[in-house]
Amino acid sequence: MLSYTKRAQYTENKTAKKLFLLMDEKHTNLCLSADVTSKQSLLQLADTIGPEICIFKTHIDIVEDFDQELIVQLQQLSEKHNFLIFEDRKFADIGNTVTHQYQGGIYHIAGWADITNAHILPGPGIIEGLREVGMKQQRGLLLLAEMSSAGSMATGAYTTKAVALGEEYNDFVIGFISQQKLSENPRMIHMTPGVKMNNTDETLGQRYNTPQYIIGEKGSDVIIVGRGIYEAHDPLEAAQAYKKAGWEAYSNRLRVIKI
Ligand code: 5BU
Repeated sequence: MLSYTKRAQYTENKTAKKLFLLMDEKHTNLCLSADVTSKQSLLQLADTIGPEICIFKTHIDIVEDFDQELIVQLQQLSEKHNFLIFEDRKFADIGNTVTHQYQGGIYHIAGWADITNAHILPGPGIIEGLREVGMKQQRGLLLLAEMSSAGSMATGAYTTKAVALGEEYNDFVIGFISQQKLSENPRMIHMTPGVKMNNTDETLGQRYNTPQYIIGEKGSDVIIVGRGIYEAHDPLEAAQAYKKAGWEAYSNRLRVIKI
């Protein structure tokens, strides 16, 4: 198995390269899913948890007092703490529409989000539309190959197709949202939501697994954790525990597979 740093050599995409390198540098494969609804709480999370994470994931359209100042400050924090920003937009429309949704509107996502993601339901045109906008700024796209929720229809042939499309557009597609490693290509990064340590209860269809299972057994690269951290009594302490668990699982896998 290759380290994140070695895998950086397999991609020309600047965002993917940066991510691989910063993960090894910061010893973290933790992505915080900051699903909070005010500017202040979003920025506070970015500043407090920033040192522990490789990626800060947003749902920018749930922030009730959104303004451009939020973006400026978020970008400053991403530089201060060295993390990437991932807007979990889950684009799902035809190519022409997604170009507008990605670069325009109120949010101008392409202007600040290093990474975003898309469903493959509409076919390759969605990737081509996003790519037209994103490649100019060296952004990266993740394809939704699988979902964590109960009854998800992204399975079987759909998942296989997502992986094939990822390969076809691998200058812009940097990996997948999935529940496991799906591609043997070292340039492809797998990120997995539905991660929680002490609680596997299902809420509104969400299904949880542990960092050890996702990284250690399923071969994913990045754990995405939301409520397990920001709803914890002490979010920083929780983030440190997730960071440690994710990193240990990765280090063990590296060691075992090298022998
Ligand atoms: P949680 O609080 O750790 O359950 O949050 C999970 C986050 O990941 C949340 O922002 C979801 O929108 C996101 N998510 C997910 O839970 N499952 C999926 O399959 C995908 C995204 Br894709």
